[in-house]
Amino acid sequence: MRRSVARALVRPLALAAAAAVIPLVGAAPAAADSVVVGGFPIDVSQAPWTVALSSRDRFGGTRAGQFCGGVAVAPTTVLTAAHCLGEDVLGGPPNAARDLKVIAGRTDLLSGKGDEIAVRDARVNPGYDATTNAGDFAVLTLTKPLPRSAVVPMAGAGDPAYTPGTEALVSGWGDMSGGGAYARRLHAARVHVLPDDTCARAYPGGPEGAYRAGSMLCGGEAKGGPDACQGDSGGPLVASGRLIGLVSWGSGCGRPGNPGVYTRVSAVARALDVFSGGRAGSDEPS
Ligand code: 4AZ
Repeated sequence: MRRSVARALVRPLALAAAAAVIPLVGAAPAAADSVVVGGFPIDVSQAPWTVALSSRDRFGGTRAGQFCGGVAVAPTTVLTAAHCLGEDVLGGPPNAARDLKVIAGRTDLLSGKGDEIAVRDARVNPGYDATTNAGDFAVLTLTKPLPRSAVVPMAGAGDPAYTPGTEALVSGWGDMSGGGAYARRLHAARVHVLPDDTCARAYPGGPEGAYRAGSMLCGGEAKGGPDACQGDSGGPLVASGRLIGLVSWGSGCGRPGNPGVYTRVSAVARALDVFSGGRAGSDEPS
């Protein structure tokens, strides 16, 4: 079952959105983990860079169209996961999704607060590997800037925030139970950066992916518990005030021995140069 991660993220969410118009042929129900993903509600002002990706056309209005997370790294630049923008998710190339929006400054998805900003351009990392999940990031350009105060700096390679043991906060509107209880209000969970070999052992290569220390980051708690889950994908993992990870994948949510895997932001920063330099103006689907 290749690509189970992208499926795991969006299909259950689409199922949860009763108004979803897509026929979910072959959709599997969310993994029924018994573990509660130990987060807590926060106000978006506590992590103002956290945005929701929304398409009401695709996911219906019951959760304002939310289907993934994202993070503002510049006033008009939002990072998210590549697997959030797959054809299986959006039904076509990302730039063809007419109502793809970023919702910023909103804690309660249904409150109407904050801003809904249309996406001008969506670029999926051309190096994304859906088998291992390596390079799971995409770059969205917004039609209107977010306030500077809503932007989080990216941690570069060698930043001490990547050191195992560092406490980090992951935020999103994803599943709170591992069983399909998607949050209406923004939640966060406190996790620790874990040593690469913890994830290398947990994920040597299997149906869900393979841990690649150069482009991924391991986070969670050895005992299980607090973790990101379906619907949080693309959202931020922040430590010491800097962005270190994007929610990417894992086996279930909050399970002991199965930490969360994040896209390593230092690898994104590195790729971004090549990306905008090499691909700017290209209309090729990636
Ligand atoms: C997902 O399917 C997903 N527990 C995201 C994060 C994690 C697992 C799955 C980490 O999008």
